[in-house]
Amino acid sequence: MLFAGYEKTTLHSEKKKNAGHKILSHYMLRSNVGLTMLKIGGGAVLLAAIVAVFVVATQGRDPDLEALEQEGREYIAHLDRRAGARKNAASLAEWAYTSNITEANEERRIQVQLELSKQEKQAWSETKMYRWQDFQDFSLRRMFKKYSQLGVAALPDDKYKLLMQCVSGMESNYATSKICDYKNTSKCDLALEPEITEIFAKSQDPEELKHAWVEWHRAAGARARQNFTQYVQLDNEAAKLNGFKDVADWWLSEYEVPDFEQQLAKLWEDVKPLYQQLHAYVRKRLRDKYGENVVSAKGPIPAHLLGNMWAQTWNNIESFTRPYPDKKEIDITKTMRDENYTPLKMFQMSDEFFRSLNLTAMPEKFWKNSIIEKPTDREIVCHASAWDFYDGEDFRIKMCTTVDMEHLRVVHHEMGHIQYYLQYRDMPVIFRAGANPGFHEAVGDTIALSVSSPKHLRRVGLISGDAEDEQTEINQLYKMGIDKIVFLPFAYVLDLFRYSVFRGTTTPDDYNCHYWRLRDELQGVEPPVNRTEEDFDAAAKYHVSADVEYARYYVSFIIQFQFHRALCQLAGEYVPEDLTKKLVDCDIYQSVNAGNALSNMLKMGSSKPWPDAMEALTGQRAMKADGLLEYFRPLHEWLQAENQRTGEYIGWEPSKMQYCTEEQLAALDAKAKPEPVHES
Ligand SMILES: *[C@@H]1O[C@H](CO)[C@@H](O)[C@H](O)[C@H]1NC(C)=O
Ligand SMILES: *[C@@H]1O[C@H](CO)[C@@H](O)[C@H](O)[C@H]1NC(C)=O
Ligand SMILES: *[C@@H]1O[C@H](CO)[C@@H](O)[C@H](O)[C@H]1NC(C)=O
Ligand SMILES: *[C@@H]1O[C@H](CO)[C@@H](O)[C@H](O)[C@H]1NC(C)=O
Ligand SMILES: CC(=O)N[C@H]1CO[C@H](CO)[C@@H](O)[C@@H]1O
Ligand SMILES: [Zn+2]
Repeated sequence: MLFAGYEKTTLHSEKKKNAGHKILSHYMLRSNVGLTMLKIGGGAVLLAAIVAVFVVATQGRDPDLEALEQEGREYIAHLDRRAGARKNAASLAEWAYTSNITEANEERRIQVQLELSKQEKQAWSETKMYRWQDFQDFSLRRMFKKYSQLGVAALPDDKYKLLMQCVSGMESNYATSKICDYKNTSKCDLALEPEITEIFAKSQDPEELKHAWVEWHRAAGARARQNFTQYVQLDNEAAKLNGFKDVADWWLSEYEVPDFEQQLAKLWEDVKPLYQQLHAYVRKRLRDKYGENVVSAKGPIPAHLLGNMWAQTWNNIESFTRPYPDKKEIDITKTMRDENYTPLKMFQMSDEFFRSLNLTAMPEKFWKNSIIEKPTDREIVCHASAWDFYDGEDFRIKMCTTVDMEHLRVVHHEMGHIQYYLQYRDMPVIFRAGANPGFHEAVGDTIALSVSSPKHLRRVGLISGDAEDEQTEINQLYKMGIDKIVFLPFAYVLDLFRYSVFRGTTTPDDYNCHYWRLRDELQGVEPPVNRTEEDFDAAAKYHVSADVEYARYYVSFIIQFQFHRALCQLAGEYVPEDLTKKLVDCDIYQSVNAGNALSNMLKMGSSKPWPDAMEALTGQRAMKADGLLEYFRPLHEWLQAENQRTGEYIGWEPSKMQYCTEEQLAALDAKAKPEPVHES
């Protein structure tokens, strides 16, 4: 598998810095401030004479306002440089810890964060003195707006520290959890990467899979419950201090459109019919393999049988579920191993692809500082990640790479983050971010759509033999579908769950019950054994333990098809209605045209709201599932015919596994019903 890395975030210590934009009104400059002294940096003192009467009487192009704006511009340029230095220091400390998990390094990271948060608070109290809302310059206003968000540093020091400790505790628990072997119970050093992941990729013994599933959820899930409960409380406090109702409100604000949640729901409605067909088909194949006692005809699919710990992508069961089993299996992993691929070679291939598009080559420091193989002399967070150190030259990837097709895609995913960093490195620090978090995740995946096309794999010698026919094309689309389509309900559920937790709609006594209700209802999967509130299964997923928002991946899996379609048109590789130029076999390799268009979008960073960035590349201003649906249309039609042929039930009945008690269900029903009306 190793899909874990496939969705990995940008460095998460920066993820909240530019969140939201509501806080300002309480902190507007009071117009009776006569003379303000602003301390800047290491001692430079700027005197700002702000005369109340002018500010109040401002209309049109007031020369004093222009002077104030100029002063604001100088102030923010200085602040931005200091912020860059702070982010650099924070990233270095975080890297030192996650690439070498020791108590000393954890303590040091927390100390550094604490110190930096004090400086941020100081800077923020200066920033809020400016009456930037009146400035004419859009970019300048946007910078001020972003800098008026203090983020988690708004918490008092003791609480800030506690919050960091909760997250660190969960993250190191996740990174260091080990389980025992199913057959050899005295062998208890199996780590998620690579051993447990390998079991999910290879084992077809339902009992062994169940064992690994249960033990991992016990180690990485249940043990994080206390930390998580406290983290929710503290993070919500931080959200309120930033002017948000709660963390859900905060996370959603990063997307800058008021109806974002409704948009997510609408996208799911659009994709659901396709997912249901795929789900029904896979359930049938699993039932054929494991028998009706293990996989029911009409229920959800047991989560341990899909080749992945979280059932988020199902590529590993492709070999025995693919539509045309007699068609020669294209085992790219085998070819890679036969040809002595190494992690380094995989990264070099990716770099070469980006360069072929006239995008930027990886700088020397990248090759020097990155960790691309799992070290054997220490514990590290193996979950793949891409890092910006905000000095314009230090960019790194940390990844425990294994040589297989899955990881070749992960490599492109992470390299996409680095390419984004490189493209916007000349922007002010505060704009060095994705147009929204989903954009950042989508770049590398978009490239990987070309890389994993049969046309490209043939080009680089990873496929040989006969050219594709209709049946191999369905097999190929199926392979993509059990990666891209099935991921959507998983990603959607993970943050629906957390929104409800942060809003207090779901309380700690209902965490697991609610989590599984959502997975049952939307994803159509069920736990392999009964669950209780002793368990906390959501935290067995990295992003829950590491406090990383997840809707970004959902967004990414939708918009990458919009990006792909636009780039393919620019490359002349896709022409609507032309059957010789289909989207599924587009490879944008060596298209400078496509690369320049992508670059134009990436260069913008977060300097404009994301619909502007999306329009720059695709001409569309909204997220739409149409690119994805078009890509998969032949598969959708095939699945419909096949499920009809076998008479498969489409959809699923509620699971018979128990994950909520009778009391929980009764309480939830009572909550859902209107208050009883008393007769007078
Ligand atoms: C890991 O961190 C410790 C300090 O806690 C340090 O002594 C050690 O040299 C580090 N190891 C590596 C490989 O950097
Ligand atoms: C079981 O694991 C232990 C510890 O790794 C090892 O020493 C032992 O040889 C293993 N037994 C078998 C039968 O493989
Ligand atoms: C390649 O990219 C550079 C930098 O973005 C640009 O100046 C140049 O015009 C591009 N080359 C071509 C052939 O488009
Ligand atoms: C799981 O829960 C179901 C439904 O409540 C119950 O019938 C079954 O006996 C339970 N299974 C186990 C192994 O406890
Ligand atoms: C605040 C809190 O609950 N911290 C706990 C996090 O988890 C570690 C390890 O389980 C505990 O030692 C902490 O007390
Ligand atoms: Zn990522």
